[in-house]
Amino acid sequence: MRQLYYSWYSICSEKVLMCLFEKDLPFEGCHVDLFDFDQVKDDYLSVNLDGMVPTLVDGGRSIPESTIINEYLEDVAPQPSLRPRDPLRCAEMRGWVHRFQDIVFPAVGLLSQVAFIADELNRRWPPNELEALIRRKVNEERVARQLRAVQGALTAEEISLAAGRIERVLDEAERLLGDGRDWLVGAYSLADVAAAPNLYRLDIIGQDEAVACRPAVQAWYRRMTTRSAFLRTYEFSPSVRRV
Ligand SMILES: N[C@@H](CCC(=O)N[C@@H](CS)C(=O)NCC(=O)O)C(=O)O
Repeated sequence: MRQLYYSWYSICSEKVLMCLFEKDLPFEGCHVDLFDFDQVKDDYLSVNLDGMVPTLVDGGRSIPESTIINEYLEDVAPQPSLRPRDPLRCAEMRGWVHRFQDIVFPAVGLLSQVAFIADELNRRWPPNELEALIRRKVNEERVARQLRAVQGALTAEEISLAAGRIERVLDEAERLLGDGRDWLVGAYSLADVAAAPNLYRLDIIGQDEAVACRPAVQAWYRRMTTRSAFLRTYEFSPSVRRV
């Protein structure tokens, strides 16, 4: 049985859960509580050297990185297909996965720090202990960002830059979806799977105006939320609603 190490308020984990549910693949979920810093405990670092979720373990071997995991799942379980066969469409799909993973996700992550993550960490830990735990993270940039977040030191300028990056990608999606297609690259694909958890998070943290003011993106998101894989993802992993 495959194991998925995930956290229930992690966009990247939700992306993989959605793919597993689309393909109806059985798996065992292993929860990694990021507020308790499970990700930097030795047990988990032996599964994922970077101390990040998600990680899929298949046949005893670890596969990190949500985009790589979803491509792997597509390779081992090609039906239903979430990757266009046409090479050009497939390149377009990967382009959208990249935009949502490398531009939108870090920006939504920063807005999430401001909206609830920093407050929850400060509620759970005394300042000195919290700082020591944050410093255990493997990635130095994440250490610096989270230290500033819990100290309330993220600037209005970087918050506005993050919002601008999200808007830019959503503008591009609005143009594309405005031609009447249902999904980002025509047929439903890994691009839609990569996008959806970011929009769900924007909704939860009260930034839904970015979607509401773009009718084609909003209609796409509504279609997305009626899919059984979407519903199963948030039943399995209730995201920030329980924080
Ligand atoms: N590129 C990675 C990013 C994974 C990532 O950023 N995971 C976050 C949760 S969504 C995490 O593990 N954060 C823990 C930390 O920063 O210590 C992927 O796509 O899987």
